[in-house]
Amino acid sequence: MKAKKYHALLPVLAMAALAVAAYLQPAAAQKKLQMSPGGYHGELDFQISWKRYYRYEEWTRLIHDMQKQYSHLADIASIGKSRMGRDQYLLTITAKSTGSPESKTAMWVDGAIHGNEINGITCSLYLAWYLLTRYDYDPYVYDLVNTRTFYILPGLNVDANDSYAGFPNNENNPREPYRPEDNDGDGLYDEDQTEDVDGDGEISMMYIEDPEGDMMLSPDKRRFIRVADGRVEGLRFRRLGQEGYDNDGDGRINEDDIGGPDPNRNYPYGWNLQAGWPYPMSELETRNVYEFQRLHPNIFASFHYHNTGRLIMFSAPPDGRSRTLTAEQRREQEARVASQLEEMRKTHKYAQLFSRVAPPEYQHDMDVQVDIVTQGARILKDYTPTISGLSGQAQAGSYYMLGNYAYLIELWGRATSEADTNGDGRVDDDEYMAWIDTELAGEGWVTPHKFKHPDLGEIWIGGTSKKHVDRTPSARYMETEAIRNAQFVMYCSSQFPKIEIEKVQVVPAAPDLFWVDVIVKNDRVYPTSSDRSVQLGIAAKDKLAVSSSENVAILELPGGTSRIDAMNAQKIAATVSKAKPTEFRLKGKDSQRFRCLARLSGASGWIEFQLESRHGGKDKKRIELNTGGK
Ligand SMILES: [Ca+2]
Ligand SMILES: [Ca+2]
Ligand SMILES: [Ca+2]
Ligand SMILES: [Ca+2]
Ligand SMILES: [Zn+2]
Repeated sequence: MKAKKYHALLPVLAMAALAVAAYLQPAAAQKKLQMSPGGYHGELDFQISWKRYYRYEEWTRLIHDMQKQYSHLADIASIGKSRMGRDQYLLTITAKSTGSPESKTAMWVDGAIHGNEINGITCSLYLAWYLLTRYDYDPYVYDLVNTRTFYILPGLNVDANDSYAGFPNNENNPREPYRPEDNDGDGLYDEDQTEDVDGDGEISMMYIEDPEGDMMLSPDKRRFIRVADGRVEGLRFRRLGQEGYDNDGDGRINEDDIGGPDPNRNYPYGWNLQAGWPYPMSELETRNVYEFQRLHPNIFASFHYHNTGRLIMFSAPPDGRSRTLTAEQRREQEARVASQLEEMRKTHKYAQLFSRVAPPEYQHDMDVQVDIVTQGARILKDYTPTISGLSGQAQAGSYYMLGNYAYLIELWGRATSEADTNGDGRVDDDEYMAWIDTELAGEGWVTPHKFKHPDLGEIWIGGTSKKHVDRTPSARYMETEAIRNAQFVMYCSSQFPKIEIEKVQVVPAAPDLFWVDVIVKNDRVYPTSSDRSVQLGIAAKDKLAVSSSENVAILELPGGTSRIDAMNAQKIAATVSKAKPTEFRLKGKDSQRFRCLARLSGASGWIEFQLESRHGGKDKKRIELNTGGK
């Protein structure tokens, strides 16, 4: 399939595309509704094995085949090319029968900005597959795909991703985009990279026997450990480093590997030269993403997948007390929060509380994020929510520059709860080895063995875990990780704002005069715009307009408010007038009351209220007015 390229649209065009969400009815009712959690949900309608990792050629073919099969729900476009010329393919998922992608509030998901963290590709692909295959079967998915847009970029750092998936690498490499860098300053670029010396498909560690060496084999001969007691007899080793050769003959091994700046320090917010060089958005891979996001203001929240550590890192408002609290007061505050949290956890295992004090204008964002990550901890089970950093990261840019709620998920991680057999809260080397043996039946470890190195002679290689054990999960754990993460993304999108006219109340004030109250609400966790987007001046106001039959006049009320409780001067409602829509902002789990005074001539007439919100959708309600009462 030919890829469509997004050109840099003029901002004015992007604004024009930002039609207010108004959902059409889907073309067809749900065809194969499955009511039993034990029943078939379309898993075999498009088969993918979730028990392995995919090369770039493979997963891009999968998404193109999936798009063909579900063309009524999905499109694919390249948002640009990587340094090595690979397309960065973006899946756009939404039911076309209910409106265009730009007309719906959207979730952005990207995977594997760090080249080695390709579990993010799995989790992004899984989300796409789950939404598409279950659309006809699952009412929850059906509603989400009808009313929201999902922009899913499975692989962000496609060049490094493909190397990690397809070639021997250690678990930390390659991490960055392929900008050439002369690490050793010899005028040559990337001239001495790691190699799989013994050809076992893994990059492990090299050691050489040396009577003066400070390393020895562990009693089980599976690890190299530091010599603690010089009296213990046995072989001594010196560590040489990762597997490789001295490719340029300068006497050093692996001194100039591939990879430029950290891509997740390359975004504009909080950028610094040292980590994000040479300048913000210098890398094609990050720039293409940010440009797309900037030109799609229908994006409301974003997920960025990383490995590893089982963390939900969320974008939080700035710390409002940093200038007012002393270090001592800060410690006291943190201790207070810790004990309060301990108390909360007695009744709610997943309760979350953070010591950050948001400035008042950001308090709602803080509350919303705590709500969201509390549910996230529950969905993801053994993940820890934590406030994300600000130094040039994608999630910092998403929140601070675009006003979107943003989450960095550190997928997977050592299963402390499983491996910590003595219950001291950490996993020591013996526990870790026992975990590998039990879970992976010996598959996860490179046992130390002798090998004849062409330059160094007889050396030893091994004593490390294999690539897909710690950083990225072994195949057998991939689907559990993916389904929980898909559920968290879906939960967040289910909590995108949804505004409704809850009710309209009419109170006769005189034979031909009526007080008409409108109560509007948003019953979801997220507000119709974030505090941050309000501060940035880019939030769109929610609007309530009124129209009426010719014989109903909406009277102008002075002051823009009206008392709604004769006994309480504090209880007032904003008024609605025909002159222009009343503007306001609905927060999460919020409702507001508006009022107008209507005069009816004749026996009956009508009033209609129209509610609209950029991210919260549309609603309208019409009521009849009759003389002599209702
Ligand atoms: Ca060099
Ligand atoms: Ca280099
Ligand atoms: Ca090897
Ligand atoms: Ca060298
Ligand atoms: Zn990462």
